[in-house]
Amino acid sequence: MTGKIIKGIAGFYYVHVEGHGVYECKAKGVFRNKSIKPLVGDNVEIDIIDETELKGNISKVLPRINDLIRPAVANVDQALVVFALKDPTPNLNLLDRFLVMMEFQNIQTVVCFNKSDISTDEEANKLSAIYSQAGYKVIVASVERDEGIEAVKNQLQGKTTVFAGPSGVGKSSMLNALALDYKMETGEVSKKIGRGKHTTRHSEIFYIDKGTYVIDTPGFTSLDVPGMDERVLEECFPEFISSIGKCKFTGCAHVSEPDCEIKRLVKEGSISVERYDNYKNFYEELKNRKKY
Ligand SMILES: Nc1nc2c(ncn2[C@@H]2O[C@H](COP(=O)(O)OP(=O)(O)O)[C@@H](O)[C@H]2O)c(=O)[nH]1
Ligand SMILES: [Mg+2]
Ligand SMILES: [Zn+2]
Repeated sequence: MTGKIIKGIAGFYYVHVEGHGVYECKAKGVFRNKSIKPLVGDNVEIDIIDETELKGNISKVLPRINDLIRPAVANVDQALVVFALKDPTPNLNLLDRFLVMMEFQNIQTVVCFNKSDISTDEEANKLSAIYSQAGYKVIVASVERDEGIEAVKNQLQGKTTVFAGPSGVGKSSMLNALALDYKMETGEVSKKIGRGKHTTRHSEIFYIDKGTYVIDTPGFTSLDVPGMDERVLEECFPEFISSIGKCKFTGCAHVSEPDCEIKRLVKEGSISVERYDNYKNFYEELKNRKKY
């Protein structure tokens, strides 16, 4: 049988098999020797040991479409990052950090701003404009008023999505609202989605609907991943990409150099000042990071 690893705890892997349930599995010694460490998100073949107790053995890890370092999960189709328009006040530096990390790992991200019921249209429009202009799909939502939830649901359908965002923005509320619309396959998984107060320390995947999984991930704000340095940062801002190479100086960092095309676009208003300021902030951070 084929399933997906939804969780790993203390040497056990929990494998969800559509139409059957979640099997508690061990990975046979074979894997340890071959240095293939099964990851959450891996599609695997399992041998059933006990059908009533739902126990099995992982016999094979199927080829991955990708594997992320942060979060450490495999086979991710996209990310959806949730921030609140208000309460808590959106920290765009944190949002841009997340987007940079996802760009660096080649994961498309959709930005969702929740709690539109308690913000003004002006605030919602301003934030949406910054991220649409940068090339991101933006969904403005309110779990409270059931706005944008259908759009989020459509976005998730049939995909494996990293669901991220700071605490208090309404992620659990949103997952619960989505879950109401789905016929959950197993009570266990369904109950887990409802577990609002649990703080996730390890990545865990929730089965939502046929072929639809959501990865609840602990917060990550560090740009410290292997291979990430200040020179690749420009490529992690999608709105910079078409201008790379158009600056006066080759290797322009777009920070203090004259005749910089990126700075010209910021002045002109086609690149947002907020995004550009975060670019400079990350650039300095990466440059000053200790390198060994
Ligand atoms: N006004 C308003 N409050 C919301 C909305 N969505 C969630 N909340 C509230 O925000 C708080 C945090 O929600 P929660 O789902 O636990 O956020 P999480 O930490 O991101 O999982 C709770 O008190 C929710 O009731 C919304 O759309 N509008
Ligand atoms: Mg939560
Ligand atoms: Zn430049």
